[in-house]
Amino acid sequence: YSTAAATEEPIKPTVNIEHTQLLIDGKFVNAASGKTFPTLDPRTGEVITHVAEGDAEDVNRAVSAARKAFDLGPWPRMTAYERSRILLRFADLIEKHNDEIAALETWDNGKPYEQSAQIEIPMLVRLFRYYAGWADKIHGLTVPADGPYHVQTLHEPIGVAGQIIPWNFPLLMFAWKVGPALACGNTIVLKTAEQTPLSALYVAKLLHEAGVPDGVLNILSGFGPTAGAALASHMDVDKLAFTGSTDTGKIVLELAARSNLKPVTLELGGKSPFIVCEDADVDQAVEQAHFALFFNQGQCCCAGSRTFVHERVYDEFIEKAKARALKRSVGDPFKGGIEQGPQIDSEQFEKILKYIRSGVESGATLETGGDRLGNKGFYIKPTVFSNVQDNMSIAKDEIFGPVQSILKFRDLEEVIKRANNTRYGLAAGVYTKSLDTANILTRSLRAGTVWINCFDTFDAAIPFGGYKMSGIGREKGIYSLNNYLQVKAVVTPLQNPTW
Ligand code: TXE
Repeated sequence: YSTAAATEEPIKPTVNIEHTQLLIDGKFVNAASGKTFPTLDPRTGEVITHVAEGDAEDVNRAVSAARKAFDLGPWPRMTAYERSRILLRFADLIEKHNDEIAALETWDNGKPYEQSAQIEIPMLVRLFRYYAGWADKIHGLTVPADGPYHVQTLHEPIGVAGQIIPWNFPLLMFAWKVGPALACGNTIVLKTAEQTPLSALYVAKLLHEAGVPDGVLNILSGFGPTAGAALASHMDVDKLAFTGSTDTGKIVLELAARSNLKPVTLELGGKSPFIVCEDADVDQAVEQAHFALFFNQGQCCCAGSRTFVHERVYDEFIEKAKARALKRSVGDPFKGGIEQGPQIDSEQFEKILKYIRSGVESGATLETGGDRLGNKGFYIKPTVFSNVQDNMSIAKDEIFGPVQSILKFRDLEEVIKRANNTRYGLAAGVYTKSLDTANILTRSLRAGTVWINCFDTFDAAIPFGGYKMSGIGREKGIYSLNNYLQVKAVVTPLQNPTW
């Protein structure tokens, strides 16, 4: 691999950090406790800045602002067209500030700047334009009931939405949650991940510039067991949306149930299979399997983290997968041409290195990588294991890092069984030239997304979510709207039944 700049002085980002406080009721304010916590640069582990640390009391303040904005404010009452126009103006402002936002995202998260600036921030813009398009197209049905009744359904906003997001795609996770909630006329309290608080504060300010009323979107920086748990168990939060680990998903679901039974959508971990059939174009499959695993430093819930390769192409595949990993450019994410930056923090860094050690100890073949890169920050060498067996923990657990595990298979029936033999079911990738094989696999794989001869193709309109312990519900697309709507049936007797 090319180690471009991983060991040099970090490049100074060209963006000023303007907002580090909590955003409650349209104003930036300190935490009630006055506490702050540092957010770190993953390239060095050094402090970027300190941000206000929200906890239960701030959750109360934010929820009551959101409640007031929902119960009394103009947001759910204005015309849907007006809401749509505010979201469109918001998208325009994000587009205008694309490069500053991208720089903040990269600084706080460590992902390549080119990825932030050319893929993720444009996607953020696209998502808000997509949801702006939905705002004035949400409507109920006229229902043909038995008897002399006029029956209709009203699709109403659900109320105050609590949203908890992770650090791997801070702004895309923000958009997946905030977009549909706002389009449907809800108000929001969103807790960012403690590793990446900066970019959401920046864009939330732009949303206010675009004309959203105070209290509609409240942003809390803070930790899970304090701010996150208080939000999940709040009696005045009407709906909870969470993205993160499966273990934390179970906790918030329980908190929601024990408090006010707020409905919960969960987008959790995965161990997605990437299946390379014997008729696949091996070069393309190698490239896509590499992308499926290594994209975003391997920190993707849907990463293709079990690469199943047919025995006839297995040796060729290993050779080429190893060569591709060796070519990967790792280094300062602000440098041009970098494919891989540092992992998010020391906790994830140590977790990944532990899994690499366990892969070696359990007898998988370490083809390349296997160690940290440089001696500062959280860089890890692109790592490839072959001869991985299903019962090894590198084949069962979510590693969430740049570690590709390659497994051999013989026939379709076998690979379907093994691919489905996991507690997860978020996504799957299939490489084949045969339509029949593609159809068989598509219908047999228990996963929320199946990518055929591609991977990580995301679009605002494509629903995303998991089977089994990968989650509950779907985000993006038309399916996401239901998460933020109540259905009210309205029944009126008809005076003249003969009509
Ligand atoms: O996740 P957490 P972490 C997976 C991945 C990773 C592992 C741990 O395998 O290695 O999870 O990462 C908030 N009540 N994913 O520790 O804890 C927390 O503050 C309420 C997959 O970062 O789930 C943050 O905002 N909230 C994933 C959010 O939950 C709580 C993305 C996610 O943190 C809480 C990230 C609590 N008790 C990690 N505890 C994906 N699906 O994309 C924490 N939080």
